[in-house]
Amino acid sequence: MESVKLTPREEALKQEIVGKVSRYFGKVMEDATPKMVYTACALAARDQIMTKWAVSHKEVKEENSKKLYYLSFEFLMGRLLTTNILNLMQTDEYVHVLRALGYELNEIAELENDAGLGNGGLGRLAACFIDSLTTLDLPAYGCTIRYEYGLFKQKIVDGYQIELPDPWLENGNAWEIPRPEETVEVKFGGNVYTDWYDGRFSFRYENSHTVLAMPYDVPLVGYDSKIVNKLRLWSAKSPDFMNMNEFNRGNYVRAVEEKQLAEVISKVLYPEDNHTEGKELRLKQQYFLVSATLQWILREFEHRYGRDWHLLPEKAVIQLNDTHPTLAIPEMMRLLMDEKGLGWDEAWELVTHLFAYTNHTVMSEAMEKWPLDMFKRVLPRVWMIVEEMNRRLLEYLNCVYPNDPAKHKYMAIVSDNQVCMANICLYTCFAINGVSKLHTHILTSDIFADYYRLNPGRFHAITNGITFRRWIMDCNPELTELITSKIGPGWLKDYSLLADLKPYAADAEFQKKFDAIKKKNKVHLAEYIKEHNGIDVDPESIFDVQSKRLHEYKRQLLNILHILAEYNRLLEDPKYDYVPKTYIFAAKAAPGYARAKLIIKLINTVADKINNDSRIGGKIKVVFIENYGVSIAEKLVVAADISEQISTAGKEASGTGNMKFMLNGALTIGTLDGANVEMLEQVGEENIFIFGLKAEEVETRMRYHNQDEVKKIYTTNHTLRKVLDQLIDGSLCPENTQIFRDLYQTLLFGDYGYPDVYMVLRDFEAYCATQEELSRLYLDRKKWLEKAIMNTACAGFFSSDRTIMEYNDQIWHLTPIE
Ligand code: 26W
Repeated sequence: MESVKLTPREEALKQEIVGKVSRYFGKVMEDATPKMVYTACALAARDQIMTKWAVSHKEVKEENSKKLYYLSFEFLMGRLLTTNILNLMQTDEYVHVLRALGYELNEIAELENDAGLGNGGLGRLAACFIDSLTTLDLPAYGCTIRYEYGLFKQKIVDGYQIELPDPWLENGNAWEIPRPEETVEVKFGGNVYTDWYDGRFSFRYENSHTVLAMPYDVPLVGYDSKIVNKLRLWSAKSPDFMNMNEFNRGNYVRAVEEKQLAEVISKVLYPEDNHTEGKELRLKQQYFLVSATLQWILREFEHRYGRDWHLLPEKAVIQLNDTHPTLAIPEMMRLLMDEKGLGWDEAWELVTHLFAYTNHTVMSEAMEKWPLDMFKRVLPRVWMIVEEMNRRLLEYLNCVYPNDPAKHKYMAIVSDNQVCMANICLYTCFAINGVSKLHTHILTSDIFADYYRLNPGRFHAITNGITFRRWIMDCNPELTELITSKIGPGWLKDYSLLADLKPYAADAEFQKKFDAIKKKNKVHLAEYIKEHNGIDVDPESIFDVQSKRLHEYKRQLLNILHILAEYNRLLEDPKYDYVPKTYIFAAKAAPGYARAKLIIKLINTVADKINNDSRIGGKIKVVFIENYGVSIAEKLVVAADISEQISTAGKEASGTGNMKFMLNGALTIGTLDGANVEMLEQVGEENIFIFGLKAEEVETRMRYHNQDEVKKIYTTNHTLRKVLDQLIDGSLCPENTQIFRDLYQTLLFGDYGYPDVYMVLRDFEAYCATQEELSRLYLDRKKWLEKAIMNTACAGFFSSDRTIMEYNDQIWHLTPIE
């Protein structure tokens, strides 16, 4: 251990940590494992948060403030230690104390398991939002399921994705506090009987199954904030230790089985994003979370305001993160009517002022629809309510859109023997929002146009954002310090001040420092790649990164086909003056999405071929980093020179990875899609590299499926033709020449006769040209750095603090706690 001079506060913290190690693990520091030291640090930070919490709780209570409940099936929090101590403004203290104890904070922090309770963008957005809400002192609760297994862990074996479970709670979770006393019951299935009793209907359940919902709370601090908010995670428990009837009959396995069946509800996060299958367990998860959360909300309300139910929309607002928690709407009706004794109209009045809905995708495969028979069987009482809502909706539609059965069917809650969750939201919510300007435009002019026309005032465009605490301060402390040294610390609390950096973009001295930090981050990433992939990459080469879920619309395929084309050219043209590049991919594919998994295999196959071909002298390297998640994203965004945001225009609702790369000074190559459109507005067209078809152009091509165009491209673009042919001529995988035929086939002929649905072939030429332009630019260091710095300087708008302020002004109307 170093003998480091500590301040009295640091000395106290040190004693705190040493004390935790001794009390929790019965060890002296010399015998403690690094993991124990991690836990001790987390517990010490948690204690500080708890002390703050007690005060905050009292104040929130005294002010009787309105509260936000952010209902989401995903909260992709990542690790909490370093962001928590950063938000407590104690990073330096922890660094010093740990150093005095012989540890590095960064190394200790790496021992925490990622809380991977989400698939991608939607889940990470929820995590950024809760950070900004807290930082802005707005009282809010995040509500989700305490999945025992988060998103699967990805391994790459022989180029293929293999999924492994993610038992993230295995070694305990230092941040959560169990609240068994707040357990509630959730009922499934059985029969519902209606009785007329005491002048009104009452509902009796027979043969239903009860599952207990027990909450765990994770307290959350904001950056230099006064209040503490919390993330409430619900865990499913069986009401019985085991079924004693079965047990007494000697049926031991049956006796524990029932318990298992109840607890399976919170076992695992569904790994599909942008795709739904009517799985019964998923429906149960949905009802479980919303019913438990609403019972808690009403209990808290009643506790404070008694049975003045008309006050409810003044005291609470519930944000539905996509349609996944939509059952909250009929469930709130049920609770208000069946349990609190309100009539339909009174309950409806409240419900239509309580819920707001965010849409996160226009992909039709992602639209949630439940088979009617399953819905009725699992949720018999909720079904009665949904059926009545649908009846009233159709009555209304008959008035506003008379004689238009096709429209009625499209807008109905129940049609084709399915319950359409989006239509419940569109009918009921007082606010509906898209997540970027373009996305909202597509919602209001296309997929939700019929609802929009009826009441345009409900629709909002609120562009996504990211929390700067995690996505620059925590993951890129040196850049944070450099910026602060020039423009002062104000930007850390007021994102608009980041624009003060613009004058430094062309400053040679600043450029040099900016460049040095990027280089250092690239060296770190190169070390990580060496350790995990065994590949040597050159930090002097351009680092071009595409990290996000694997989906056809995100077009990792376009990227890899272009790489193959560059490789071909290098082999064919010895004089090709190629700027060395390292292409980095990181992506998980949904386990059931065969084509996405095949694209992963293709990337790895091309990588092997290129990385091992000595003829090109290591000028191109291709790396697939396995198990992409929040912690890997933190390493990638700081080290990228180029950020790939190349989705088919009109398909990516917003994207948020694009913002993280921009903030850390990468140049974007992208389509006019999602928030890229607004990045262009912020940074100016000379600082972003836009190519390809626009959303309307894609739309017309989708509508008319122009096969001749695809044929023509194939016959005239020889570069493209060659790479397509390589997919099936055995040059990539001689031992299995047909392995990539499916990709070849869909691009050229399509699944149902519609080729190239995602416009990979149509955008190929423009993409290649833009890549070439970027490579040339990289050689002009001054120009490149100027653009990179401008990207950082213009990223202020993408702070989730701005996003949350917009939600609050337009939708929530919460008052910050004084
Ligand atoms: C039920 C299966 C399922 C699961 C997740 C369907 C759909 C989803 C999400 C809507 C997918 C998602 O994460 N969407 C992303 O949301 C981000 C935050 O708004 C956007 O930035 C991304 O563009 C969008 O793809």
